[in-house]
Amino acid sequence: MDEEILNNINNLLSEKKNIVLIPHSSPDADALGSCLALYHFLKDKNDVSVVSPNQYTEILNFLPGSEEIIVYENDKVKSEILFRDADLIFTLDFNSLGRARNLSNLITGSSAKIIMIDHHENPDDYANIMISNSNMSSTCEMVYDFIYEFDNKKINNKIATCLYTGIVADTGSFRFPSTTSKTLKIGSELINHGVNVTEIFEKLHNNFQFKRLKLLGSTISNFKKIDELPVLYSSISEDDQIINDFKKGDSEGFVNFGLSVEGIFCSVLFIEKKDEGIIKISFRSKGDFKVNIFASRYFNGGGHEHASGGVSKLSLIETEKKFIADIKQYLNENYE
Ligand SMILES: [Mn+2]
Repeated sequence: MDEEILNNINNLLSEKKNIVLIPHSSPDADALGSCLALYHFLKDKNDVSVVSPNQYTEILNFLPGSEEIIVYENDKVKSEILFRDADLIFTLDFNSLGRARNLSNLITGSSAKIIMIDHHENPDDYANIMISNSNMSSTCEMVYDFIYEFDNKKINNKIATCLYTGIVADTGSFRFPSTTSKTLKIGSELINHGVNVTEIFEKLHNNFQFKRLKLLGSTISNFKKIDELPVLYSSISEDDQIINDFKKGDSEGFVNFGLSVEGIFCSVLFIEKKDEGIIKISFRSKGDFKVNIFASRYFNGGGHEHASGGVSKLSLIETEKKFIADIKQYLNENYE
C-alpha cells in the first residue's frame, strides 16, 4: 500500500472511531466477507457496524459475525443514526455509489471520511481514500493486505474464514485468471488459521433447493448457440421462475455452464423481470474477449473483463434478437 495512504489511515485509526462498513447491494460472499473481516479486525478499538443496503442471501449466514449485520431496508432508523454519528465509512467491493443503492444518499450526506477498498475497474471518485486495484482477485484479498499492513497478528479464525470465503467465491475456487501465486499464498496463510476448506465449499456450493436444481436444468436445456460464433446464450423467463419458486440468487453461477463447452468463449444469460419491466443480463467470457466493453456499449452495463452485467428494456425475445445482431457486429469489428 502507498505510504501516504498508510499514514493517513494510521492517523484516522489512532483514536477510537465510529465506523460503518458497507457492502454493495445484494452483497455476495466477497462483499460481506470483506466487511465482516474488517469488522472483526476493527471492533476491539472502535465502534463498528456493518450496514447492508438490502437483504442478503441466507447462504452467507455461516460467516462469523453475520448476525451483527444491519439491513438498511429493515432497520432504517438505526442505520440513519449510525451514518449520522459515523467518523469513518468503508465502502467495500464496489466502485460507484449507485451500487450502494438506497444508502448512496446517506453516504454523500455524511460528514465521515470515506475509504474505498475495491477491485472493480474504473472507480468513481467519491472516496477520501481510495484503495482500488482491478488486478486483485477479490476485495477480500485486498482486505487481507490491509490487515496485514496494520497488524497481521490480529488475523484469527473468524477473520480468516470471512476472507477465505470471499476469495474462493470471487476466484471460482482459485481458477479464474485473477488468481495469482500471491492469492494462493494468502489462501494457504488463511488455512493456517484453521479455516475449514470443505465446510466453506459445502456452504457456498452444495446448498441447492430441489426447485433450484430443476431451474438449472431448464436453463441448461434453453442454451442456444449462435451459428459460426463461439457464443452460447440462455434465458430464464418469468414462467420458468414461477414454476420453480424462483428466489433472488437462484440463478447465481448458471451462466458459467455455457463456458464449460469446448471452444465457447462467451456465455450469456437473460433473466426476465416483468415487475421491473427489464431483462437482466449476465455476461461471462474467457481469453481475449473483454465482455465488459461489449456490455457497456450495447446493454447499459459493465463490470469485470470476464464477468459483466447489463439490462435491456425490450421483451425477452427482442432482447435476444438484438443481442445476436450486436454480438455478430461486435465480434466482426473487433476479433477478426
Ligand atoms: Mn468482489
